[in-house]
Amino acid sequence: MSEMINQEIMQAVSNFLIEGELLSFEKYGNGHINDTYLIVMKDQKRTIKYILQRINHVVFKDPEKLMENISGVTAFIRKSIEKAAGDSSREVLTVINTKTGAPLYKDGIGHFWRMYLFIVDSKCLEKVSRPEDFYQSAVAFGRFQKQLADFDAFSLHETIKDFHNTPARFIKFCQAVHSDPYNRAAKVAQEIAFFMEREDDMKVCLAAFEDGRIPFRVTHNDTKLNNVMLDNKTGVGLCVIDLDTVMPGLAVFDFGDSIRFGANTAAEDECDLKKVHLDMVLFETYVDGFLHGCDGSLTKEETALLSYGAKTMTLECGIRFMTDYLEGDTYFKIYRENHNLDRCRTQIALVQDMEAKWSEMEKIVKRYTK
Ligand code: ADP
Ligand code: GN1
Ligand code: MG
Repeated sequence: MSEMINQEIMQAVSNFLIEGELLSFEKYGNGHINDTYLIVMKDQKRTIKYILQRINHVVFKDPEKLMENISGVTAFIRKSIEKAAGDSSREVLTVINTKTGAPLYKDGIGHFWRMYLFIVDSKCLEKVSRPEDFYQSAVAFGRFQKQLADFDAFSLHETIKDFHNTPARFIKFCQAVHSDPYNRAAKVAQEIAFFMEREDDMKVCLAAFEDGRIPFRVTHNDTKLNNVMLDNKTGVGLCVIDLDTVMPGLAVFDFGDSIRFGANTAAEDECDLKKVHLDMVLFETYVDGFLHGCDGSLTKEETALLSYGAKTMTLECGIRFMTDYLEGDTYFKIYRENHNLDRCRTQIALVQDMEAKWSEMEKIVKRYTK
């Protein structure tokens, strides 16, 4: 890390209401959006860990409103955990305030920082190695849904406009294809055609909402496997993190984004597309765990759209990666040339495999529908 960033981090840390002296800090995690650091503080008796994040304010245009959402949602969840005599330092994110009592510190150069208590004795996974871990993540995301069932979804700010409005994403994708500022479109004509042929699929879930068949709820909207912490010893799903995109949305999209990422047999940026498949054991495991965690809070109409939720989120992520590739890679962090294109291609391969396994997916969902 550069000396300038080090200075920025130290200054940010000194503005939060925490005890002890700064012992160490390091870059942490694998997120595509924010900059995350592990902070270790030390006093005479012990060391305490925190997570410090510089919020990406190009993506999240109003960090103050975003932190209002997170403070509200975490306080609401905390109450139910305390009522159930749970461990509120590990089962929900704890926002650390600044010395002036704010949930956010804005530094002199316009960067926004926030701090959370580090969730100790826990891990998050980049890839599923045991179905049981995926089951636990599903229960945790389902439970998140249930915990917020009585939270007024429309009191939340929309932190990214039209975040999972897939048809709106499709329009932006078409605009990027049309303007093609880096002359990349010709090279990826096949991939572009793949998405163009599936425009109607991208409308199915939102149309169900517009017809009044399924509701908007408080949803997480970024239900990647690495956004849930599992207990190190027991493996139990402890806590859902990365709450920046908690907004009113569709529960089937929370389900779908988890499948897109976690039930893929390969990494999101795998270059060997032969390795990309939908793992049906993991698909079934997630259906089971998510519905168990939701504990009856989903309607029959929502359950019937779970497979479509998975396909829509995969198509949507595919067009988002492609749009970013065409626009010169400004949104998602990239670590190599064509990184967004590689990511886009895995999403296409995954959709193709879902199409091949569609009736099997639907059968599984039916089996778990009560
Ligand atoms: P991004 O939006 O960039 O994905 P996240 O909020 O998901 O950022 O954080 C990135 C990573 O940091 C997570 O995947 C997780 O490994 C770790 N992390 C975040 N918050 C905590 C926390 N409170 N305790 C422990 N680890 C955390
Ligand atoms: C981003 O921040 P992270 O890595 O959890 C993105 C998600 C995408 C995901 C693809 C705010 O999630 O929407 O699905 O990358 N988050 C935002 O890996 O755009
Ligand atoms: Mg994350």
